[in-house]
Amino acid sequence: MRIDVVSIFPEYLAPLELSLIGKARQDGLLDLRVHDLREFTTDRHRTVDDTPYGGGAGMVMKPEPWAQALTAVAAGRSEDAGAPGASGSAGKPVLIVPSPAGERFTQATAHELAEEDQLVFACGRYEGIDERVLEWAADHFTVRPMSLGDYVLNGGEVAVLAMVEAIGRLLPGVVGNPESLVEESHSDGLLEYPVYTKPSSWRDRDVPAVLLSGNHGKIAQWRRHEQYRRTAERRPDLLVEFDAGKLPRADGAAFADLGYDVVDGHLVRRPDA
Ligand code: J9T
Repeated sequence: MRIDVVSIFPEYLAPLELSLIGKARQDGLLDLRVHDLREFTTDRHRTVDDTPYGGGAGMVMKPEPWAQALTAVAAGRSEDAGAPGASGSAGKPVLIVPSPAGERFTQATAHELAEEDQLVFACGRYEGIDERVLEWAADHFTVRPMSLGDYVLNGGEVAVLAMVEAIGRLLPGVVGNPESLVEESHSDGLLEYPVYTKPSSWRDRDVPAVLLSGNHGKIAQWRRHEQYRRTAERRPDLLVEFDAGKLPRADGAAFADLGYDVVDGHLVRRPDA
């Protein structure tokens, strides 16, 4: 996969040289290039922003440097890109614009984007990028404004670090043991169960006995129930979407204890619970 990141703070992306993603780049599994937006300006002051039409606080990123930068990175597609149409976006690179006003980036989005040949991340700063850049870019890219969640950052760079890590670790060969990708939080719509390691007793706290029992059926059941309990407590919003139709029959009782009934394959919170 080829990833291009355009930013006025290329140094912000330095952590992508470390750990699993850094190794994937060294191993040639990921061709990731960071570009300085100011390299695509033509004036003496390397200006990237200006005041907003219509007034208001802050500055808006000017369209010209963005068009130059995006044209350059779109033209520099990796030679080994798949045949046009092989990727999910019919051969066009995907332009991801981190923004609190974007669609929500989820594990499902990460899986979808991991199938693409080329991703381009456009890091906005200030009040954002002139909207016409996104309209123009739609001729050359599949444009996807993306939000990590309902909060505001100072710029797109930190969001790009998160998205590149979430996507990069799904690429073939990046995570040494692909088994570890299977049983993760969110992959089945539930939060992950709690984990423990040695010592079995620490500061008067014991590891749950079932985990030392060697009874793999019981352990699997305990872990599922912990996932239900945790999700109900911390992220009840996920249970609305959860496909209860595929629950082991006996697990309906675990949800009943948590205050949920299974109705037509969906979990419904009991009004009295
Ligand atoms: C400037 O970008 C942001 O503030 C941002 C990007 C992605 N997700 C967010 N929640 C915020």
